[in-house]
Amino acid sequence: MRRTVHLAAFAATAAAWGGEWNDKGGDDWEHYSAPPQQQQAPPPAAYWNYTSPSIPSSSSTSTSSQQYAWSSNVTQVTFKTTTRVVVTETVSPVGSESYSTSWAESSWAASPEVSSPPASAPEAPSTSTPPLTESGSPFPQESSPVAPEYTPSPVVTYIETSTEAVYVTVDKTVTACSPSGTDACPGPHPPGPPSGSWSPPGYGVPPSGPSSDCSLPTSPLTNEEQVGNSLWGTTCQPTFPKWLPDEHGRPYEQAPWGDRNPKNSDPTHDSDIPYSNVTRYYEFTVTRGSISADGVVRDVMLVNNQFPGPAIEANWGDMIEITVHNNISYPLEGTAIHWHGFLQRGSNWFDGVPSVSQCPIAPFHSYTYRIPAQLYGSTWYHAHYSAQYTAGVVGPIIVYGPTQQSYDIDIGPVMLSDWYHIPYFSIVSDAVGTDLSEIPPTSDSLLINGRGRFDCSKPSYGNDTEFLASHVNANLTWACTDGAELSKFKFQPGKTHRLRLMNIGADGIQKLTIDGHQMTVISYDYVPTTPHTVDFVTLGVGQRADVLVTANNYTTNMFWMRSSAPGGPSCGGSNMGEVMAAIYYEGADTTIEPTTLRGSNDTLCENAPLNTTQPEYSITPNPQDAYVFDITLSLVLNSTGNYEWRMNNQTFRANFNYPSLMLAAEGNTSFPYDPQWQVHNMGSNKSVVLNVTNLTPFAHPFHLHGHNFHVLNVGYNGSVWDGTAVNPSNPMRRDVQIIPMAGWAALSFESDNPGVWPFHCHVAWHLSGGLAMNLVTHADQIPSIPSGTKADTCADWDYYSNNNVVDQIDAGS
Ligand SMILES: [Cu+2]
Repeated sequence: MRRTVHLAAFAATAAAWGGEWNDKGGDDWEHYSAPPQQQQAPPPAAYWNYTSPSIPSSSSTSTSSQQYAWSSNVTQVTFKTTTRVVVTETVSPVGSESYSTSWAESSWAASPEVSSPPASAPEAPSTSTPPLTESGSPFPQESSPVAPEYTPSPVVTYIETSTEAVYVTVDKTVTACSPSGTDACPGPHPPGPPSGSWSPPGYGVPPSGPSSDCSLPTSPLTNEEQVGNSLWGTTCQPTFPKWLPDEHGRPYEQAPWGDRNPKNSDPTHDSDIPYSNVTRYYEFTVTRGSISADGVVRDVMLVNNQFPGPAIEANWGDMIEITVHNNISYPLEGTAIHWHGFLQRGSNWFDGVPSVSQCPIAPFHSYTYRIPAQLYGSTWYHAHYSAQYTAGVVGPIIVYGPTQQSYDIDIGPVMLSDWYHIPYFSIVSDAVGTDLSEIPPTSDSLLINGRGRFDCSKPSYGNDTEFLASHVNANLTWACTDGAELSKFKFQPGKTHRLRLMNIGADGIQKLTIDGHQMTVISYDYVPTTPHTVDFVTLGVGQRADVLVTANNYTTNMFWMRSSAPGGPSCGGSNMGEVMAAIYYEGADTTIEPTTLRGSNDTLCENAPLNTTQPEYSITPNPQDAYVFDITLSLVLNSTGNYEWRMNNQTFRANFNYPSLMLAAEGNTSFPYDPQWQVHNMGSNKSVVLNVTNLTPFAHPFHLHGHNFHVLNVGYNGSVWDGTAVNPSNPMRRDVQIIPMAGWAALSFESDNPGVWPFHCHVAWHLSGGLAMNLVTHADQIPSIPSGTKADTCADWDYYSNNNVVDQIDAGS
């Protein structure tokens, strides 16, 4: 029998045991890929009987997960032999009809929170008794203390056997942390909310109360088939408050930020922030999954089994703590989550960018982010590892704060995205490929709050098409359901509603309109702006707009909201003309669809003119005293025949094992031998102008981490910046700006946040192609990184990447 061990964990086991292993695997994904799909009967029911009730009954019947071979003697697994152990079950093949399991009893005994190994597990023949260490347990005794928060139930999703090997996918194992040691549990302190503290609503559960007309889609797709456990875009999507209660759930009688308002306070200054000492706790588990957001079955990655992911809510000045569990399997991938637009002043290491602010979170490891809500408004979170977020690792963030114009009802996030039917890894391989016509790949579809409707009569790929890239092994049999449910929103007649628009897509510049209604924009990105009324809102990837809409059109009681991504390849235009969502006035029949007609039909591939609005809080930049950093954007065919995106003639490529912030914080601000790390020192200048000239025929929504920038001016048609600004006494500020194709933008920022800050195009495919750089500011003042935050991700990632080939086919972050 060929003994093959193909998971990182098992390679680690082999090393830890010093056993005899032929072909330690883990380093030959390419060679191995997956065993042939075998049409075998599912495991006998008796097998499943032993498992805990948390194992879904459907597990034995369907999964799209990839399978891997275990040798017959593989038993326990250790990622970290000293402090963190991963316990998985033992499966021994003893013929095609026998199954056996056994558990590491000493480990189970050490974690009483986990149910004991089932007595009803089928007995294994003695020949398949798993090898144990000399002490009889593969687990060092010192790892016995187990943090209760870190003992999720084991979930086995699929098992089948042949006579020679066992093919198993184990989706969830048990991770235990020792509270002591050099590589202790993730985060700066034991994660999780103290008992009795405020906690977010039960996401995935319809709100309680007399909302009799709240219903989830049941046909043609169930809600779960379409978007997992997400409620976004259903009549069960809750409305949102003006602010959250305190840390114990007691309501604040008045706004917790006092008399601060958008005109009298500058949230980029610490002294103006109502720091609260309240922490809001969240726990995210990232997994692979399969959904049909627009009717087409697609492999995705989900946060807490929801697409889009759950909301993060906080009041201005609160702390937000999110523990992220990387349960992406299989194939395994690292992950890291970025909290878009957060200043991270004093917490740069929680910015969530692999290779810059942290190492990726290794498979089956966790990391706890702790970020202060220094700005307020609407934003989103997304994975910043490769183009992983386009697979579904996204969700909204609301930070409640003051407003300059009153409204009645907060409808909450209205998330716009383009959507692709093939896995992101395959798209990336095209986006960094050799065929210009594939750059960028064109999206198949569009979604609002995760829901769209694809025309199944026009398949976006054929069953014979080979989309597989690298080690991705996705099920790409065309499967499409017509008439998928669109998103729905409810308006109260006569009332004014706040909609938090955000472009959480990969590429397309979205144009949002509402038939029969105008919108009043009150903020762009995280910056309150002088209210102005529009017929449409343009959002590049990463951009947000908070708009107020008054329900005062009584010609009918239901209207279409529409979003489109026009403009063709230069704008990330979609193959789908538009996606709609229904707005129902109270009392309307939500089972029928509106018939209203489109109003505005703007297709310009650019943000609103800079002279149409300005920030409520006035700040006058002084470009005369600023350091002007000239940047050119180009698309170049490199020596290997692949296209790559460049900034100042250099493409970015992440080094996951050496985050530039870690080095900068230790005084290393020069990377002469690593030009691909794209680290640029902005010195101690108080103010920096990024003078970006775009030599490419594509628009690029550029995002700067850790700051709002002033948009001094933008230009078109091959011109260059002439040093002027629009509204020079108070130019537009935001954190993403569309740089026109073959045009330019002059962006300035106050360099008041020492750290290493990515400045990159937010088109996922352009970022994958390297359109990014990292700006070091005030290197000598970068705070030292708390122990634990650094060691956690990098020690785990080093260990993982030393035992596996990390398949980095793109820039990486
Ligand atoms: Cu771009």
